[in-house]
Amino acid sequence: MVYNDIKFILPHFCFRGTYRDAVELTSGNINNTYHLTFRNKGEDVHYTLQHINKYVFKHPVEVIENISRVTSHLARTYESLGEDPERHVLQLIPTREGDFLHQDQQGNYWRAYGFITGAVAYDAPRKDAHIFETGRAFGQFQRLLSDFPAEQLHETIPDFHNTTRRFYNFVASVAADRAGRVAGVEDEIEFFFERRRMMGSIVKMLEKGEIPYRVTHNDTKINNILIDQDTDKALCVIDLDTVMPGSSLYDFGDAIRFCASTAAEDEPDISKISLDMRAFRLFTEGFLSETNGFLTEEELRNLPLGVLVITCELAMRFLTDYMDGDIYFKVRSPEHNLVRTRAQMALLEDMEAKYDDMCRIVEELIGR
Ligand code: GN1
Ligand code: MG
Repeated sequence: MVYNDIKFILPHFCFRGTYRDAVELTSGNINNTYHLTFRNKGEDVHYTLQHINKYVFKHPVEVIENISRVTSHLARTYESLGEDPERHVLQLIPTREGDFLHQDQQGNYWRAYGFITGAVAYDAPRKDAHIFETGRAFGQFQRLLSDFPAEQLHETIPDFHNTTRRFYNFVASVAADRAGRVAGVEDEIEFFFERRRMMGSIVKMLEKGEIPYRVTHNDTKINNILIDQDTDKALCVIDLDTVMPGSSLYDFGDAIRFCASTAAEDEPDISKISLDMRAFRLFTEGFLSETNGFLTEEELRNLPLGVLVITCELAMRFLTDYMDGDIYFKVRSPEHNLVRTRAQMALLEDMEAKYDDMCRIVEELIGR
């Protein structure tokens, strides 16, 4: 029963009205998320409550500090643009103790957000507008944070998109073989060794200073954008747990990986998985409508490389977790991480075949 998971938590937050109902949302792979309904003065008021995964986020206080700084900055910016921050920026709900985090008796951390009415997080695009708007929203997010002092941000997960380091961790997991699964995935392991250089290419460019570090989102799935259900316009970027200094290439690439694929991230039938070039173009148009002229030439030209690197990185992370015995991502079956790995490998192979086409589309669109 969902209520039993959260009943001791609810009184600690400044929710308005009386509790009505809670539904667990299952699309996230890390935190536990609940949609809450309260009744206040004859009206329903909605909130999101989250239990932060301590294994993944070792320092929840730092996560909340980042979110509170970034959302304050964004709220000020939207206000100065004459837009309503309450529709465009996540709003943390304070606890009765005046904090934004509640620690329960088991030592778990909880936080809550206000819910933007009429806004929907789609797990997959339903209309062309959703794809364009997702691109526009993630592009705008980067642009609006371009004057945010990056040194004020904690690195909530160190080396999160350091793909080179991720490869070393993967090699260590192969060697450790903690779950006794390595012998069954030799072909998959080989796949990542073959792509080792490609995976390290963005980290190299950052280290050499060829492209800049920026304040980036780092988890740009389409369901991290709230879309207005009446107008189909993007309203608000959510899931700010991994906002950290990073590369715009990863943000672009991860969004394409997720919203321009013809199938879900964990589709078991790999014959259904490919990169939809129409969706690629639509997303890129949206993204560039905010970032063309702001990102450097080198970044713009390398956006398609971001698509390859992040897809490979995620496939390798899923395989690493499979070999480690499913300790990081939530799984719904013992093979779930392997299914995810194979789906992302199939997607990557199709992206590699379409790499030149992606480059041509980007060149065409930035030249406009
Ligand atoms: C995790 O839980 P969710 O959906 O926000 C993961 C991302 C992955 C994603 C894959 C902190 O995000 O990096 O891309 O799963 N988040 C973390 O679906 O590791
Ligand atoms: Mg996330």
